[in-house]
Amino acid sequence: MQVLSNGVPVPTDSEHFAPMRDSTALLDDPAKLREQFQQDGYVYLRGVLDRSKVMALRGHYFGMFDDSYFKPGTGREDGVWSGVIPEGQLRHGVAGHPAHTLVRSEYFARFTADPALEALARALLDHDDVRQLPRQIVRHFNKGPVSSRAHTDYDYMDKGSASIITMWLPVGDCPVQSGGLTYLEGSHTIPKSKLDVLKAKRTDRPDDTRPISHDLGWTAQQLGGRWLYADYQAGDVAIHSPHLVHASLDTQTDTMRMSVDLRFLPTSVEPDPRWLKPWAGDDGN
Ligand SMILES: O=C(O)CCC(=O)C(=O)O
Repeated sequence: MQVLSNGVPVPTDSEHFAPMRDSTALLDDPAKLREQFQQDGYVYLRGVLDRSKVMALRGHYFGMFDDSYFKPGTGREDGVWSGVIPEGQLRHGVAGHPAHTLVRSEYFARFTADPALEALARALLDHDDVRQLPRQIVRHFNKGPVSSRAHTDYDYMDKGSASIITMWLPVGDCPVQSGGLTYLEGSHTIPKSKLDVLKAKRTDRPDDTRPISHDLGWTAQQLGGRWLYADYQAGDVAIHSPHLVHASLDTQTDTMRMSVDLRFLPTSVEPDPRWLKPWAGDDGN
């Protein structure tokens, strides 16, 4: 099966596509973990969260949808699409949609307050006092040519401090074909001016100045580096710098991709005010 992003094939030979470095062995060594993060612009950590809690979140979320959305005979934790979008299902994340409800729930607040995440944020930011931004995003994709375009997070939060990290959590197992996050190797050191000149050249969103491109092969050709992937399992966490170019891959399996992205920063720095309100799919940010 081809790897796609927004319907465009991503080159997968070893010169263009490679596994992320697995830094799980550094979990007990905050200084080394931070060093790895600074060197690569990301760390990928396996089994940080309790798998059963992550799967329970998946079941809880998919439990809020109509039965007809799921393949008959499968469980809600499986999140297997029937191929049907139920009549009246709202656009992802708008008021009344399950993702909008979930991010405002006590259940989700307990999940995102997992001490293991905060401990990682303290280690990577090298600060004792850290906070999580209230704009916590729940993403979910059924099969189709739709993914997040190549971008850096700082282009979406540039009214606040760049001392910020993003944690990406697959909510369920997420092999490459189910459409996880992919990082452009070494791209956290590329000057912003070099990214900005690419923006209007090859984009399916000409009116949006934030994404670099929907074409990951072209993006890597312009910037260098391989797209890095992982065979994510529930409980894993990928953490990246706000300057690392990243994107996601199309979901090509019946099993739907669900993920959460969270941001942490030291309490002493100024956050972007747009990230101080709960996320909504139509909040424009
Ligand atoms: O999950 C995605 O499709 C994109 C997530 C993302 O860009 C992020 O976590 O920074």
